[in-house]
Amino acid sequence: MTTKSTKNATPKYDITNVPPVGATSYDLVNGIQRHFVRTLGQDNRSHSSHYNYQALAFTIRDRLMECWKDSREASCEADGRRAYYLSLEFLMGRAMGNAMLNLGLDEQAEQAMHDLGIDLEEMIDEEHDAGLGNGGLGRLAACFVDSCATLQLPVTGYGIRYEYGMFRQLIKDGAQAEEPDHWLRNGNIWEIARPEYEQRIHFGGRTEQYRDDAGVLRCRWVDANDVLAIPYDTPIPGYQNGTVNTLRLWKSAATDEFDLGEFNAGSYPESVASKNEAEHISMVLYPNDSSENGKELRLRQQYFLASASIKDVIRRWVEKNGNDFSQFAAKNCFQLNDTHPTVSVAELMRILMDEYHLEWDDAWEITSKTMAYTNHTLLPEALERWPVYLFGRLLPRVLDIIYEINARFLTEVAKQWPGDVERQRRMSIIEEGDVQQVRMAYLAIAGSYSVNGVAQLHSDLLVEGLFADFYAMWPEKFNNKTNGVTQRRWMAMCNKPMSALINETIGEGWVTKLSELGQLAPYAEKAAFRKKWAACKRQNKERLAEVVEQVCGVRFSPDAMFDVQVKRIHEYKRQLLNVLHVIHLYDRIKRGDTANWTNRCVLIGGKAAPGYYMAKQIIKLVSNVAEVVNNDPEVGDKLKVVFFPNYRVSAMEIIAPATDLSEQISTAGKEASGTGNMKFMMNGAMTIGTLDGANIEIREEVGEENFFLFGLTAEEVEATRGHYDPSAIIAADEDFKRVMELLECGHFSQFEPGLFSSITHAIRGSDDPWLVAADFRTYVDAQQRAAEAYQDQKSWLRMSIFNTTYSGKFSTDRTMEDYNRDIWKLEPIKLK
Ligand code: 26W
Repeated sequence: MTTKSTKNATPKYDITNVPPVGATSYDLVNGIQRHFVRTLGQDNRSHSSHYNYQALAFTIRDRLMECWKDSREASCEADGRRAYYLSLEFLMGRAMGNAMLNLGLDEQAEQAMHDLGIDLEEMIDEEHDAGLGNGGLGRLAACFVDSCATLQLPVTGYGIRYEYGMFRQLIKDGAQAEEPDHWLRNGNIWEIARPEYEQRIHFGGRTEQYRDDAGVLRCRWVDANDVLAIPYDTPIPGYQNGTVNTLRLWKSAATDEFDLGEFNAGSYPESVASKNEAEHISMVLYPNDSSENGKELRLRQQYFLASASIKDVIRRWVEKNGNDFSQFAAKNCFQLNDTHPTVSVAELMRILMDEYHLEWDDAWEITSKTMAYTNHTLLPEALERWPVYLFGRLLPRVLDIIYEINARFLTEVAKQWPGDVERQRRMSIIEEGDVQQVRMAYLAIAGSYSVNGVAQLHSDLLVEGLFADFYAMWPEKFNNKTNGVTQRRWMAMCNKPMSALINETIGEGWVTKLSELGQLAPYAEKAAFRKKWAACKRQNKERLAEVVEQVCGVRFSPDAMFDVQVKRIHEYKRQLLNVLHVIHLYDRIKRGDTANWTNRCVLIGGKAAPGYYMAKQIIKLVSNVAEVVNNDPEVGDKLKVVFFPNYRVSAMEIIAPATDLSEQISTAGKEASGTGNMKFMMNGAMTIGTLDGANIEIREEVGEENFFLFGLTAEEVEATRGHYDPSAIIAADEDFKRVMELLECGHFSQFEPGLFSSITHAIRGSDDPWLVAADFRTYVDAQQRAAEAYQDQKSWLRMSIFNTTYSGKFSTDRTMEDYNRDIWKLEPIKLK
């Protein structure tokens, strides 16, 4: 890069005299035309709507730039404490609609596009989702940065700029196929490269001891292969407050000398190959949620993010404070989004000791008062562990430090529980066994001053189970922070009809203070308001029905109840239970048991990890059941079923506002929180759900009479293990028996008998961890209550309104205030 030093280090720009951009529709029209011609080089013969999108995006971006600069200056001037959200995933979705909303340009943009004869919706649809995440954890990070900007909290997101995001899901013959998501192919207007802030990241090599100038024995990492990290910044606008925060994503690149060395040795292909290795680091997002797979490239990604981000923070620190780190912990906080960036603990230690020559105790004091860790899962298979040999080969100096952290930590354990060797073995950061492993969650806990779960039940289960030993040692570290979602994207932006109705009823305060929705309560009793509410839902259902017809070729009638389950496909989330219910409804129709029937449209969507066989089988089963049900004339409008392909953020923006019944049916104790459940609630859907994750808190807020509860509790789930007999449950339940017969006789796999035997065996297995059969009866009964409730539209609408009314707790604004009050302790940055 030649950007580092130029002859004109400080040109005489008068940036205060750059003409203002203006916010009228007329200003926007001008901007769009200017970008169309000057930035994009187009003329009147250009017919690709892509250029129209780009011209509009540039025009909106112009309006972000000024605020972004002002925010950076204000935050620099304030020189206060800051937080950094370290996450391997940021599932941002589209930026344009959100930017228009947060800049207060919605109406002007609509007018401008109208004047230009362009359809705004179509333009918004041109943008590719930024799908840099798997599911809940990644989308949560995106909602967090939105809320931090709105609350004017000085928080920067740090992540990886994957060249390929979450794969595109195709459904071929009812089965999932994956296609690469080259989301950057048509450029990304929302990012600005900052090559002047590149960092060098070390891999490989070895550790060496040496004496420094003062004769002190020190360690250093030598013979490493360096990789460059280049930052790309995305603006994160707050809601109409002038604040624009930053999401900084790192792209990997080869260093020049790296290939030169090989080149001089006469091996040009090898030199290009090593360049490849560097560039692979930020090439692709791993599409696994919940099961770790121990791939070397993934560890490289984790260290790449951790090292680049910490070095970036330290670069700014040293610029201001020189080598004085005494106030570093008072001024900086790293929030670790699950264990994925946890190698940060050791990396900060390494930099402080090896590069700035702090002593161990001082470095540890700083590190362990700077890091905070959020856990997002209780599933043991999702707990990250890295083989020590891999760590040692890739990050030798970092492994040394982890060993030392562990040795000192175990000394503390031994002090507190003298002679309790078994406890030391249990708590060790290094797990012994055939292959030694680094337990990342334990490293995160030992190195952090705060450890939180993401819903009350989840946080309780963590300290009772998985982390009980650590809780006994450091009870003060543990806390709960119930998740949320941003109501800007998940109501104001995606549900315009309902937002308008709420605005005209109680004003717009809810957009930044969601609890104000509480004022809607009395309106639930007013027929006129309910009628308007129903009209909004109807409009949203018509919009979704159009999309479903387009992508699935199935007609959804907006009169029917829209019954929706969208989320990653996983056995613990129990899409299977949903399918069993659908088969039961089909069976009822076929046997004529349809008195007082409620018509239903069932939509199921979500991606399966490419290597997760059972999840893929479940997708195939949904597709096959849909095929049979939708083509049976006897069924007609009584029941429609689709598997919605390629579920993603922009799809949820159409699905959530149109949903009547939200399926949150995980095995109790397995879903850490869930956040889709909150999006549906906010948009006036009723939940059918178990006492799991945030469902419990949703039910507390909305009231038990407005929630369809079923299923075993987390405690009952645990108590069931060891004496679970699904076949007996099936045999004793006539409806269940018929459902299993349909499945087992091949009714949904006419041409491939036995296709679903792995599924039926799993249901019948006494070792089924997800207890599908145990909850079948109470689930079907709860579904029947929901169906009956839907027939009384007056009462249903009341319940729908109450769900929105009492969703105030589930804003990430509240979540961020909780993090800030208890963990970050940042001062908001008011702009001049
Ligand atoms: C190592 C592979 C891997 C990748 C991702 C393991 C685990 C994960 C995440 C923990 C998966 C995830 O997204 N968890 C979800 O986090 C949400 C936000 O807190 C919660 O609402 C969901 O309940 C939880 O499943």
